Amino acid sequence: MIALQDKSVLVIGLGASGMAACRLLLKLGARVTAVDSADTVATQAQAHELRSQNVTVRIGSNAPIAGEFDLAVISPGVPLDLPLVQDLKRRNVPLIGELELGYQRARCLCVAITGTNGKTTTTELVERLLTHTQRKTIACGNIGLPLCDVVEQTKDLDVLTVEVSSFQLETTRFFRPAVAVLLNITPDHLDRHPTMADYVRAKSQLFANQQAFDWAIVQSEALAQLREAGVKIPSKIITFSARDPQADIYFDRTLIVSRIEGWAGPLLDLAQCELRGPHNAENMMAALAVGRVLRIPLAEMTGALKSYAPAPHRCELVAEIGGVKFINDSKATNVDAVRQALLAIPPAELGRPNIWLIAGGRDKGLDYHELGPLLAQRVKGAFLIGEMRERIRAAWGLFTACTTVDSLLQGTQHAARGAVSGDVVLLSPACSSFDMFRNYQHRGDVFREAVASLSDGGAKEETRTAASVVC
Ligand code: UMA
Repeated sequence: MIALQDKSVLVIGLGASGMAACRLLLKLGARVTAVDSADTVATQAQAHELRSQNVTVRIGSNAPIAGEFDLAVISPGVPLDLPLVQDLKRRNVPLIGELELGYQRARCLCVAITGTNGKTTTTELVERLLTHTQRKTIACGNIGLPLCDVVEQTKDLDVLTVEVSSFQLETTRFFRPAVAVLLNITPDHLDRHPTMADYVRAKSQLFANQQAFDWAIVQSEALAQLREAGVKIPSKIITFSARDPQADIYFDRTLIVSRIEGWAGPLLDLAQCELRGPHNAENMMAALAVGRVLRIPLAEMTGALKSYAPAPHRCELVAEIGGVKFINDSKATNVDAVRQALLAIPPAELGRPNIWLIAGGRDKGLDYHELGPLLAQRVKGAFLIGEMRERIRAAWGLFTACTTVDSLLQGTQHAARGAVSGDVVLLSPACSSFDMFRNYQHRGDVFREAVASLSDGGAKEETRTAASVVC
């Protein structure tokens, strides 16, 4: 860990992470320079705020920057192959991510949670079971609150609960969670990681600095992927899986069951929880295992987990109109997340398809074909939006009726027109939102407004429900 008093530090990217890194660096007495490729109202405001604190700021360029730097701190969304970053590497300027900077200054144990899908839900479950059992924690990281922003509070915490992305793991150095959770690895972010092997390698960084007395809580299937990639986990391993009956924690009908010595038997009945579906069973399993290694009694944990209802945009029932359920799953930004949603929605009688799927957006280098057989079983028709609509139509057209539309509102209207009582209209895009929306939350909000406008038009009798979770 470098002492940063009077050191010259470059911060790359002025979003949430970059701003948090600047704030921490200034408190540590560093001389800060900050750069951002965008020249927008938002970055101009950030630049103004930082300049008032003697930070040198350059916005509107990704070009290499002159000057002597003792350290560079990069934001997770900034690609590492930028000429600016490559130039720093050539000049041997040490480069770390914002997560690593915050971690090095944190003063408590760390539980870190990664995986392609389920990170945020599991982070919230772990935060909940800790706070409900009188342990002090803060949920931070990829969940939205940068780790650098909570460093000062860590001396008063029992444990930090950190959601970690593959982008953040690419730029760690000493990051060593005492408890590391890997939920699953399925294709995602292949626009940033050149191959699936690179993505798996980035995820495996979570365990790189662990010691023999730390814990790795890993989905069985993800563990097999790590082993195939030659990754060795140095810590104690607990496996879990909704599909592998050999896992230490496994799924038997609706029951989550443990075969761990001294903790064997049923742990939790998913039928008594707000969460649904095998993917959520795995999120629960991971949270229970974290509680176990932190020595929280099972009875205390289950109460907290049963009443957990997830944040919006994750299989969220926004309305039921004339017997048709409208579900906002805007957080599903990859193909596997859509698969999980389709599997978790109960089928119609005799297993007939009953889902109208709204999908599309910006590409992340994913293979959409693989969803085909499931679409044929479950989806009555797909309405496709955004930059990827034609490519997804080419991939899905053989399996379900596909229609391209110009907007999410139009897709929602078309789907509602086709739907009959017992059907589900599901927004589950399999893509990122940045071609048409500010982020996935904005996309989900627009869907919610589109659904509200259906009932305002009085097309069908509405039974509006409070936002709740159906899958
Ligand atoms: N920028 C550059 N040069 C570039 C690219 C971007 O200067 O080549 C600038 C942009 O103009 C912008 C800034 O970098 O001003 C944005 O930085 P960022 O993309 O790292 O975003 P932050 O606002 O710092 O948010 C990041 C995470 N974003 C990403 O990883 C893309 C947030 O995760 C996280 O919540 C936040 O830090 C706090 O830790 C979001 C996310 O989408 C939710 N994560 C991905 C995911 O979950 O799939 C990984």
